[in-house]
Amino acid sequence: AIDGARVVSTWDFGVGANQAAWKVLGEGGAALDAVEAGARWAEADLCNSTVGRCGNPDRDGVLTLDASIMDGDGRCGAVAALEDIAHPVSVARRVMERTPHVLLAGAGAQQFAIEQGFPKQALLTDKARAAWNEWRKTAKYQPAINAERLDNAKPGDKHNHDTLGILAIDRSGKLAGACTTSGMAWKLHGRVGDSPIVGAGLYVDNDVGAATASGVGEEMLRNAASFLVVELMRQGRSPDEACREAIERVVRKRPQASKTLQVCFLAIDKHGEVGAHALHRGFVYAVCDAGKRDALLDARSVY
Ligand code: SD4
Repeated sequence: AIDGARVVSTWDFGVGANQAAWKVLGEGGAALDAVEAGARWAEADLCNSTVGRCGNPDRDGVLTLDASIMDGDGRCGAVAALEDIAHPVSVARRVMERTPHVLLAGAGAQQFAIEQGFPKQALLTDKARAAWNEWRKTAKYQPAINAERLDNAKPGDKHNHDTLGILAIDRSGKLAGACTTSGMAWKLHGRVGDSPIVGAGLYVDNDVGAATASGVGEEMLRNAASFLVVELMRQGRSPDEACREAIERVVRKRPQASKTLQVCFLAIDKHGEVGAHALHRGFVYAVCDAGKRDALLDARSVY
């Protein structure tokens, strides 16, 4: 038995995503509806340069969005490299519910979205275009570790990766998760990260718990990382221990690279216990339940 519904999200804007999710969860709604609502909130948040319509583009100036959604019964859907559709998480849900497939990519994903009634609209904002033009002066792909967020961060400061991962457990004890992102800014056109890959950026199993990831997605892909976190919980680790062990695995595989890139895991088990761990300091996550609404917590980290 669990002590009630709970939702957790990555990063500081996870507070807003949780509030949107809680409107569903707090009234006894389903975890799946809650995580979609939370992810949609982040996708619509016009100040967010790393998720949805306001995201930064790829090397060629094209905004491509990745998203996935999954419930604890193993139902899942995802879209990768989707262009000019504002709510990739909802398209991912349609893939899950209305097709025999799990993942649609690129032009096919957009075609499906349009067929499903999602409006096609040019999404790249002036701010994102200006950031891209600025980046082109050096054109170096060097993802920053997020640390400036905590140290001397001002709103809008440059940090080029922050994905929304959101996990929820509802009153009936069912789990669901979603993950949505514009991916790494200035990536190669066609690059797909971990967020739309089930098992890498997101994994959910009602028998165990759920996990999601943020940071440089190539590391999550290499390690099937969210699946790894859930499997570690299945073997008896707490959510916190599972996230820490998965981070240690990332370090063991690529000790040198791990010094300069960020990887963050967030997990919840089937009892509603929450855990998180990051490679570098600066990863914050938001927790919301009947007792606490706007809690923002610092994850522990290796460095
Ligand atoms: C990606 N994992 O596309 C995403 C980016 C991210 O926090 O999470 N940023 O690799």
